Amino acid sequence: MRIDVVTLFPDFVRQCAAVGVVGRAQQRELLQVETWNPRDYTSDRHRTVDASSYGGGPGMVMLIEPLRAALAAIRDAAPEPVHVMYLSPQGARLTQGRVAALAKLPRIGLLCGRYEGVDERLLAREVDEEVSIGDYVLSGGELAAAVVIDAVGRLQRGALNDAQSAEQDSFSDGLLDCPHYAKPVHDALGSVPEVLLSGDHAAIARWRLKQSLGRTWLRRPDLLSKRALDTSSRALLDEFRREHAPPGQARPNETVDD
Ligand code: 6GU
Repeated sequence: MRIDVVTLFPDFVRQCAAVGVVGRAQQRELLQVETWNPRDYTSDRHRTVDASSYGGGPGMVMLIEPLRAALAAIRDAAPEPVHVMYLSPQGARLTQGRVAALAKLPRIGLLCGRYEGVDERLLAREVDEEVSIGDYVLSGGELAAAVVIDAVGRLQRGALNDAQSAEQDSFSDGLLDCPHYAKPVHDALGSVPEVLLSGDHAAIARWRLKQSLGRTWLRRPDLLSKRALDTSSRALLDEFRREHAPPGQARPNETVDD
């Protein structure tokens, strides 16, 4: 797939996209990342990209014209339609489900704002979707664009090797990941759980799912309430809860709905 980024900091975005799994995906031509600087689409001597906000107040607003011209150049650069996203704290929160859908598109465009934001008329006419990466404020959309590029880029077929396969990811099934261990088996910090050394693959899979369910219940109960648990998962979570209940509080027929 191809990702085109409109940004006043093209070097930063390119460097972010050049490392690790995503950098390798670009080398393998599974992913193409291009940057477009709105300053290159200005016509005045000062290459102006922003102006003060009508109505007053502090902060500058990014002008329509350089952004409109940069987006037009992006649309002209290849024949496939471009799904244009504006990265801002006002957007809908990005989720792994949304990332998986975006990863299937042939092209996305990422518009990075700086200053107080972008003229609303440009957003209304040229942007398909406004996305936030979390409830905090960044000083510009570039870090969020790097997040989108990484999350979407690593899902391109062939970007991950088997050991990294996306099916193993935390969130790919709506649960947090289980704990992981490597050598040594015994360490001053503790020992590796016995079951992981047993060679019993069914027992290991069961333990891992139980840990995933338990961690999600402990750390992100909001994720569990969105997800209907089947009977065996519910039994595993009950088992985890009994094992983690304070002594004397465990009850034999406890379930998630109690
Ligand atoms: Cl996408 N942009 C900015 N500037 N701040 C953010 C964000 C995006 N998501 C969370 N905070």
